[in-house]
Amino acid sequence: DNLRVAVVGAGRMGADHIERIHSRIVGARVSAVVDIDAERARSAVAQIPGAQAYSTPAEAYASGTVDAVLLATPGFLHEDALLEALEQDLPILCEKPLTPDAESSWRVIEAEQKLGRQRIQVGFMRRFDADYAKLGKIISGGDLGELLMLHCRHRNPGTPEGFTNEMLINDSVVHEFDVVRFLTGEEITSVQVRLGKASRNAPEGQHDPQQVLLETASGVLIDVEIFVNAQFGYEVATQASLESGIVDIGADHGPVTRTAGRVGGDVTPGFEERFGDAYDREIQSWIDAARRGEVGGPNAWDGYATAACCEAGVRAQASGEKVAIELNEKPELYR
Ligand code: ISE
Repeated sequence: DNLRVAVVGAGRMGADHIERIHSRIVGARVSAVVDIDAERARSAVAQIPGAQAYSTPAEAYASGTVDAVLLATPGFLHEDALLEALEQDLPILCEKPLTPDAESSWRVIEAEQKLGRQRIQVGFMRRFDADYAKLGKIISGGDLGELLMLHCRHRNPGTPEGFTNEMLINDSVVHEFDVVRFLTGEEITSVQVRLGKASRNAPEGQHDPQQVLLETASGVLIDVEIFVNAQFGYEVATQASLESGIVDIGADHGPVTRTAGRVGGDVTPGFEERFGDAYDREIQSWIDAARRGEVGGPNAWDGYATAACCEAGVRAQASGEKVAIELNEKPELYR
């Protein structure tokens, strides 16, 4: 039997997931689309036989047609929606960030603990990207020695209306927070943000680009260039320095053509293209695990730990100081 999924939020990412579940994911179908914009919900379900549009999650749950929830609303709306879905004891895929700060994420952790089992998977799709997975294996394999530094480049062509300065951290660098934890197997202990010369292409209120400096528990140093109005296209690339080798992933590769005195290839336009396969694997893993009553990827603890980094990162943006990150003790449920 197909798992009946309610997609909450039918914006850019929600619409992408609706299409994905409808056309590629095995063992699930979209039964409900929830959006406060009734027109957007209606047009999202128009192509999906059997799916109904709702304006609140409560109405969708009351219909009795929801076995699992995919939350694709903006991060500041996640806490209430998560608590409501946990009350229904449903498997949840929550797009990042879990919530934008540590305290609200901790409330979510406490609610999940009351259920006594993990229900929440967080949408850190980079863990399902083939290159990041290979880099993780190279690092943990140990043949190149210890990991010493990571150099991360995170560039977007532009930002949607309403993308605030804090969202550079909460919506964009949050992926590096998770990737660093994934690659090192350690927690991040501090964050500093340097604001240098700003691009004139950045909208009012955004200082772009920014340099974000991180440290992990064992002293691995990480620098992130977050540049969200980079114009040229989309690029997420990482270089790892290990004791006896340097590993690069993510820069655009072939086909590269040399002709008529020029050399060139295509630049990836956006995250849907760069991470399309990763999203497919992520959602399939979520569905497969949900059918067994489990979580198939990064969990609420990963969401909480990265939310603590976001909160510290936003403080670091404002102060220019290095901000230490301290986490609560990891509950048994996530060990
Ligand atoms: C967006 O929300 C994403 O998740 C993308 O992966 C990231 O590159 C972008 O900066 C975010 O706004």
